[in-house]
Amino acid sequence: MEITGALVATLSKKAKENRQIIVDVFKGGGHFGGSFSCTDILTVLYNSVMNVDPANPKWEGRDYFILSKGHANGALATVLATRGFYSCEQLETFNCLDSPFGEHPTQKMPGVEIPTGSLGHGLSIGVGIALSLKLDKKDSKVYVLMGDGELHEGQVWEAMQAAPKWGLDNLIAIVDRNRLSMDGPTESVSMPLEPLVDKWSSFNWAVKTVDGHDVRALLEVSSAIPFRTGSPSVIIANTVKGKGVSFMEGDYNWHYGLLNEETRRQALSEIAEAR
Ligand SMILES: Cc1ncc(C[n+]2csc(CCOP(=O)(O)OP(=O)(O)O)c2C)c(N)n1
Repeated sequence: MEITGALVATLSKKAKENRQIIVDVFKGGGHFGGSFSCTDILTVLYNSVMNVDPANPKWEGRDYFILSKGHANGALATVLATRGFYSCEQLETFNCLDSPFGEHPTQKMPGVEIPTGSLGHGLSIGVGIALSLKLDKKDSKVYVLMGDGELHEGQVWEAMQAAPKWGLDNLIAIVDRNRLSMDGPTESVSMPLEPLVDKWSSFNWAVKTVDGHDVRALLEVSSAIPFRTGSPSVIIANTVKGKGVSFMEGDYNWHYGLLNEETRRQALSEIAEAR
């Protein structure tokens, strides 16, 4: 893939549109903070990095994606809609009874491999899929997006130990490193995560850090996958919780929230004006 200025501009515009749609998707309330922190990552993955077929989500040759931080499903549901898995109009039922689209993903939503929401399971599931792909001699890759607060779950560290043992260089973990969990900074609400790069490295993962809102940087880091032959890759994506809306940015109180007419208008205008 050639990383051109035109591609970067197209993806940046798409990410902005996705944020605008997310505001509407969350009209009854939603996980704004963690959805906006990963919108650029999801937009780049689904539009330029992963091999997917929106018309045939279960296509055998697809790359697999697991939203381990399942509470960001408003972002995933939106990115899949604008990628063509279904229409944006269908998202109007988001969070309604019997809708395929909820605050957390289920397999009723086209493109979803596995339901998530209980944090800590995605990487282990990713290890299993990646291992089975290796055994079947298939080239597909497995991407797992995790929250940094999610790393407080012990199960994640078991998966971190397992993946290098099997040489799973078809597995890519992405940590949305917005430094906030649900109720405060990751470094103080539970066990501190730093030095995070050293920890992943010492578990024999190949690590790269990136600005998770820099589309060009995200494309560049993705084009280097696998970072080391025979090792799983992890991208520590430095992000801002609530990215794009000033009153949400860096405020864990916007982990989940509800906009009124005035704040909704402000959010949409700030997103529209962002570069
Ligand atoms: C096992 C489990 N424990 C607790 C929760 C409640 N919970 C939902 S989101 C969240 C914080 C997650 O923080 P992080 O992973 O950093 O997500 P982000 O900031 O990217 O939204 C918590 C504790 C949960 N969903 N699952």
